[in-house]
Amino acid sequence: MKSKVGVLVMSYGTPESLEGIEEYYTDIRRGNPPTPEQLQDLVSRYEAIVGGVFPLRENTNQQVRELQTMLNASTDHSDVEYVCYQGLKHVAPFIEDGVEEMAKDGIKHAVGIVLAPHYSVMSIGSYIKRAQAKASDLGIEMTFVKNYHLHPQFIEALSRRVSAKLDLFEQAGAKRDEVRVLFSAHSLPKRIIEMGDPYPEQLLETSNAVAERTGVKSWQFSWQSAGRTAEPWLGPDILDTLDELSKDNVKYILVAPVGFVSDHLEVLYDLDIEAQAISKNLDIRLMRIDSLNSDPLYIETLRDEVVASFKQGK
Ligand code: FEC
Repeated sequence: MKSKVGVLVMSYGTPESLEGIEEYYTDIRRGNPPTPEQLQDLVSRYEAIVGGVFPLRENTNQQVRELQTMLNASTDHSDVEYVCYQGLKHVAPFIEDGVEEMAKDGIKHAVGIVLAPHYSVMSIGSYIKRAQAKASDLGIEMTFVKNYHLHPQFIEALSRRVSAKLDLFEQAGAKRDEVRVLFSAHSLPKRIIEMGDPYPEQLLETSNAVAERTGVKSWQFSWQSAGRTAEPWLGPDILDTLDELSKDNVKYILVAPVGFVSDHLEVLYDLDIEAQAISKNLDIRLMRIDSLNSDPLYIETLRDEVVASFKQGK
């Protein structure tokens, strides 16, 4: 009989409906409810992207379904059946709910992985801490994937997307080397630097690897979607970078948000609506690479990392 191994697939989470935004935002703000103005601002951003539908939820569901299928399709570990559980950071099913489900199903060994490729103590680190605490309470032995920002299939999937959009620029009359590629990721408070956090370096490593693989020479890195708090966040912000580049007479920009793996608010609003509008004003032609979503190369990346983590922990 096959032994069951749990896979806790963790992700940021999104509300299920417009009515759920307040509770979600309160959770992101560590229990502090937003002011009516802050809430309205966020509601308007969700309304602007999809008219009340939350794409991250279905994207995550599909990534998890496909990961489970791919994990069990492989023949080299046929004594094991992998069972995936979701654990979300800011909405149900919360990370702790996912671990509890595993315990109810009698799971004794599990692997945790986050649908975000780069390690920061404030992102992946906090997912792992919560999962580990609950797993210890419930007697489940867990190992964790901490990052996978240089996995060859991950780099390949991103590189194909960069090349595809550079082709489109060429078809639209631009020369390939006239296009500035702008790699981006979610900003974090600047204090992570003093903490020796590997997040900025891992993001540059991914950007470098994709630039090398695609032969892109003209590229730089910018941060996006910084929180609206008083403390300083990592910069430069992508919106300021657009301004700077327009002063340098750059006319074509391809944004590659390598820190994200799905279509969601930070991509569909912050880049496709906000950055796009600013670019138009600056007379810049801006395109964005497609999100990975359920690209089999991305799912293979997750599969390889889960299997390796399980084997290491055995
Ligand atoms: O589509 C959706 O519904 C969810 C989109 C979404 C993703 C996402 C990913 C990350 N975040 C990270 C860090 C922070 C920090 C704060 C923060 C705030 C927000 C707010 C919204 C939001 N985030 Fe997010 N994030 C997404 C959505 N995030 C909405 C609140 C309003 C706003 O500021 O826009 C600041 C918290 C605070 O106030 O102290 C910090 C990081 C990631 C990427 C890694 C991951 O996915 O976990 C890091 C997707």
